[in-house]
Amino acid sequence: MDQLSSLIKGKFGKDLITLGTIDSTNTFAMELAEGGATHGTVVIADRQTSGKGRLGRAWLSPAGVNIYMSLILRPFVRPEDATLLTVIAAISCARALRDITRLPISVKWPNDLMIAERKAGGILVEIKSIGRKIVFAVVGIGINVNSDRNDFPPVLTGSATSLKIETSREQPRNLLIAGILNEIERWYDAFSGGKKKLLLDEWRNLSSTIGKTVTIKAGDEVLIGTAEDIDTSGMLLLKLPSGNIKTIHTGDLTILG
Ligand code: BT5
Repeated sequence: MDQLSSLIKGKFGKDLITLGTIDSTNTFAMELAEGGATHGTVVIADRQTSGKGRLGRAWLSPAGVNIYMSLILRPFVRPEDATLLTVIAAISCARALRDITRLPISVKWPNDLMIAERKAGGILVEIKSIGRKIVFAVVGIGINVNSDRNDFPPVLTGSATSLKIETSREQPRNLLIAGILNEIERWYDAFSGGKKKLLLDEWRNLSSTIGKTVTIKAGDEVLIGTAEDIDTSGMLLLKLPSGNIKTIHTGDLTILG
């Protein structure tokens, strides 16, 4: 990973831990952070045996071809703004992936990186807070870089894709990792410097969600409506058929049209 270190411009990823096989880079990074690892520390693995999605779901993490990465942040973020860390990660990944692959990557609320209707990556932010203070956050990023179509199990073939599948050529994993880290640092600094509006506008530019008719599944509740916007905390504003606006904190979103 020497080459990777030389591609990283800023502080994020200067402390870089690269692993072969691990259960989950997020779990590992949470433990490292508990032990005092510094802001900007990055953990990267070649393969995960228990890669995590949200709500206890699994993230398919075959060896050698993709990105499984977790970034430790010691953010000055109010708990109610924690969702903005997902927004920061999503726009940073989309920008870096667009720059390097030229693919039309979009972000689907709340945490998906999409190429048209298929998922090429996902983000899982985990937080340790004490009272009203976030002590640290771990931003987990999984991206299907060089997976082939037959690497996906049948249950994912209709919904998942990779950068290689979409461009018909191998994509440079280290360049992508460095590009993502450099972008996250840029956007995190903008956010810390009070430029929240810039962040939200960038999300709107990259979003495949805004203006669409969507369903949202959150627990047992299924809502249908129009995705109007995100608010200043990164929550989705859903316009219900009644005309009322409902603020959605989390859920699984499907775009109907
Ligand atoms: C996510 O969850 O999309 C968050 C994924 C975060 C993974 C990274 S890898 C590095 C770090 N360490 C971890 O342990 N996790 C993070 P969610 O929105 O809940 O989506 C999960 C769903 O996506 C699954 O239930 C599957 O349907 C689908 N899925 C699983 N693996 C996939 C893959 N490789 N590509 C596309 N879709 C996948």
